Amino acid sequence: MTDTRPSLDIKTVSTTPFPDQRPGTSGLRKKTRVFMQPHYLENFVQSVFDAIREEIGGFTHQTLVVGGDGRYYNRPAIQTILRLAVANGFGRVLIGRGGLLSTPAMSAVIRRRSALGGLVLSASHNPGGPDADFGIKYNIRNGGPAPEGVTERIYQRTLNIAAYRTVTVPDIDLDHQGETTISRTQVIVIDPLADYAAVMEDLFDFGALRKLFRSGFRLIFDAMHGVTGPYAQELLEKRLGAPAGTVIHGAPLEDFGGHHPDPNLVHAAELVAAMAERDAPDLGAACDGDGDRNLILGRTFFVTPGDSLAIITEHAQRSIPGYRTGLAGVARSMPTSTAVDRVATALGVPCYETPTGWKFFGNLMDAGLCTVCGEESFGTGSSHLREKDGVWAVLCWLSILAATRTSVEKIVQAHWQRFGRSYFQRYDYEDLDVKQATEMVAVLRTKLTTLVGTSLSGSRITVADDFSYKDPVDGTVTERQGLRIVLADGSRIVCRLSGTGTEGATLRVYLERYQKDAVNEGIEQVLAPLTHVALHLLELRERCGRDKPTVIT
Ligand code: VG1
Ligand code: CO
Repeated sequence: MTDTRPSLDIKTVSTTPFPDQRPGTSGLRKKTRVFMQPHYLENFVQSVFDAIREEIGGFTHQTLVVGGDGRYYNRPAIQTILRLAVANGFGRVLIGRGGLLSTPAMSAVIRRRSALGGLVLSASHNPGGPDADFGIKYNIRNGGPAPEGVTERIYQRTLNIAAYRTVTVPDIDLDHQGETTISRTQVIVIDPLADYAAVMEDLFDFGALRKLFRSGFRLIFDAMHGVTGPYAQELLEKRLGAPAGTVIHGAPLEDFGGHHPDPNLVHAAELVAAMAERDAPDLGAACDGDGDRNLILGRTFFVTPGDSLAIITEHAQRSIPGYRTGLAGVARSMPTSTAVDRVATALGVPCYETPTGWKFFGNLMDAGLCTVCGEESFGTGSSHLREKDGVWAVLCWLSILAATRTSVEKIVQAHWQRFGRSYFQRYDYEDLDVKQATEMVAVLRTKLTTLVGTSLSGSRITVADDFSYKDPVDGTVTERQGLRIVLADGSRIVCRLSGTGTEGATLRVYLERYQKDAVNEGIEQVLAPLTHVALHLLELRERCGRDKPTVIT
């Protein structure tokens, strides 16, 4: 690709606002057909540009990165965004080859190439296709998701937009690396793997991991037909010498093979079955559609995300060169289990508790206050980037296994022996009536104040509130981030409505009970009293007509 196209006519297209473009927990997510309506994507992208232009003036010397998880509508959306970026005068646009960039790779590219920001096209772990889901998220200069102040400004713009700017130009070739100039914009199709792989080589001891695989260690990595297939093949099979076939479902597909690319015990059923065999591999792992979530399995053994976060924190300094000098601190979202808190105390570092969503970790990491962070929703990451990072988590576990030469289960058991165990589960009730669900949460909110001091399943309630967070770096206050009931024995019930759904409302109920010594009991049994109380307090059946959760994770 060497052609230099002449300067083009930029046109201004009149449009009217869509009232529903407020970004949620992680960008704007809608049904694909909503995004395919005329002007819908254009309005949102122009609003992003207008909102950030306010801050920096023009885009002439700025770089924008664009890429997605390969789902249906990824490619046409990239062509549309490119036209808008050209018309809005960006100096440079970087696009992942094939239109692909995992969410963590987007973060790596923005940071390493000093870009102004990036647009990630993904609805993460939600299914893809014309009748499924699509999404778009703006990441800022630090490589992380735009904070609430920025997304709110974007939303305000979407409510007032009257026109967007675009150019008429044929589609560019996304499948070959190379460079072209459109009008005054340099457009470069980049290798989507290079920056990310370089970050991983910096952090991990690839020699030690190669040795692990040479010793006969077996891994099965399920890319779930999402974006991580090519990343895992490059890193695990090519650079680390894992046998061919280690990566399964490695080809990114527009419909993820008809499945939910959601790495949990329900949707990664094939991997779970493989890990239950008598001669199962040593480690099983899976990532979601856009590569920021991870599932970790030992032989017939599931590592909860909260335990995984705590164990990575516990072993990082000893097992991973990138953390040799120790951790500055750790952070977890409020509903995430408190397992990591106990490790932080043992390490003598602070532990921050944030609202749900990766955007809240950005300031902490930029200020050097925390190194490792995570969420109960299968997300773990560190300050190497500003996104949660699925393949990184797998490399962390490989490093811990290489250093300890023991099994996944023994590592978790040793952790429980030392720190005790946080029994943790999340119940999701999907597709509830929005009005009923909102009212149900509102009613529980009003009951909270009367609960403090009363007793519940054998313990006393010490805190009952709607979580509110004051960012320790910039002082921003974020309210109404989830109802929580905390008991004197450390147990917790947390309820909140999802901010990523595309249909109806989803209620999430998070249950946690800590036991110092009894660490090998049945989880359902340990949590049953809390589950019972949670559903009773919510009046779930009475208000929403629901008894059974859609998924338990
Ligand atoms: C969910 C998870 C949250 C995660 C978010 C984005 O949000 O609970 O922890 O950060 O998804 O993850 P919500 O509002 O639906 O509970 V991803 O992998 O979808 O970018
Ligand atoms: Co994701």
